[in-house]
Amino acid sequence: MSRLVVVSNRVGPLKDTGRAGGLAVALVDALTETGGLWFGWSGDVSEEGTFGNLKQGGGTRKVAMATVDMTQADYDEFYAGYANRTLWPVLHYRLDLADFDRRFEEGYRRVNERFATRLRPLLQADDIIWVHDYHFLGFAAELRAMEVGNPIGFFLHIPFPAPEVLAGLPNAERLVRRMLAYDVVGFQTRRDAANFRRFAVEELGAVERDGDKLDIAGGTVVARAFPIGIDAAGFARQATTPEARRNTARTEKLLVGRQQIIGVDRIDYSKGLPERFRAFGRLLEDYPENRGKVSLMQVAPPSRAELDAYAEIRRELEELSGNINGRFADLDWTPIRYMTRSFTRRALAGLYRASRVALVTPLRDGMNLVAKEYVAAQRAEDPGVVVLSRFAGAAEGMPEALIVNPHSAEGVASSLQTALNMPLDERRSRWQAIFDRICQNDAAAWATSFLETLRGRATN
Ligand code: ADQ
Repeated sequence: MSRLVVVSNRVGPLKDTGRAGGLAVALVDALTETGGLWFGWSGDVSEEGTFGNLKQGGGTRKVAMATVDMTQADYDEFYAGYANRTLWPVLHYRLDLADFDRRFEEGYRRVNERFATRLRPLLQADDIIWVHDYHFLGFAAELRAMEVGNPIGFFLHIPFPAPEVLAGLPNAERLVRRMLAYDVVGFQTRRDAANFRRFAVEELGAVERDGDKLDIAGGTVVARAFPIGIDAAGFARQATTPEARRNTARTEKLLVGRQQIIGVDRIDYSKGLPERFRAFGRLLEDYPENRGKVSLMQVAPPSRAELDAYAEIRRELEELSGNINGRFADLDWTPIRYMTRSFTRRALAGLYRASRVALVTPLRDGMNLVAKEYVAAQRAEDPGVVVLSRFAGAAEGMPEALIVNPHSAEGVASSLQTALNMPLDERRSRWQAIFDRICQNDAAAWATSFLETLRGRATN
């Protein structure tokens, strides 16, 4: 079987460090199967002109790693600029938060081209190439311009918005046209894939065929959903490790008969955190029997702190939790426990297990792995309930969760009340259905399904 080359902004880790997510694990498995190369950014910013520094090594016998540095301008314009200030908000339906700056756009194109130039000499004739996420939408177009004929696939981890929203991005047509240089373009949900195909048909004149193909300029692109999974069995095992048990026990000891709702998210405006805090406040307001009895543990490590929109949301969360706690707290009970530290996967699994409800209410999310991790970590005999935003990709494959509109504090509070009072047999039957599905559609199945489709294109 041909060698696999993975391209992503961040590379590794290759070993299970206790912190690696399911994605890294799934990719390492796929890379190890055929032998592979993992290529991307080193994470380092170095002097102008040293961008071309190719660092090889750090890999294993079967998996090589190669990375390049960025210059400060690359970092500012490509990474902090176009990727995180332009594409991230637009793809999460937040045109109002997007910065449109010609320098960002040029930096994005430049970095895609330079990364492709660095990868080019490392490629072998029968490699298949799998590119990840919104940093590299134009990567295949650059490789094709260098006459690379290998199969190249792409997977978008975040949403692809409705064409009416994407049209607000200057030069969106050009960007999507460049995405059509891939052989396979994968999305988290059927809705994202349909949005992409509709944009290609309406704005670029592509012709849709067989439900998941686009014909354009003499070529064919497969554009469909490959919903990402987690290593469900592995995560379930982590929930029973000594470290997880210690965290479960410590939390349960503090709860003494009370119930805990848990939220785990990077601080990001897409995650709907202020709306979540307000909905929890509403629960205490509308259903006063929960006062003194139910708390919300929100684990929220900061991310992209240098961006104003992120600093703003941090301030808002501190204020909201302060207000709600000030209003409702009692001598022996704090309503919201808001923590910005990071946990190991095992510790997190233990916290999930100690929580009766997972509150997963993003305003937009590609998939949301937390919803799946929470389910994997539960005790089969006494599992908790997921309250899940209809705007998380995960909702498409989890109808047994309590699906909510995150904008409605009243609606979320009412679903929380249902979740907190759900009888054991109903909790078990809902949980079992979700658990079976996430075990079947796990991270390994996701990678296999994508790569089979890409290999299939290669032999067509
Ligand atoms: P993210 O936006 O990062 O991912 P998510 O899918 O929830 O969102 O994954 C976050 C991961 O970080 C989870 O595995 C979670 O356990 C972990 N994590 C969060 N807080 C943590 C903490 N304090 N300590 C330790 N671990 C923590 C993007 C997209 C998603 C998509 C994924 C994968 O935005 O929609 O599901 O990629 O494709």
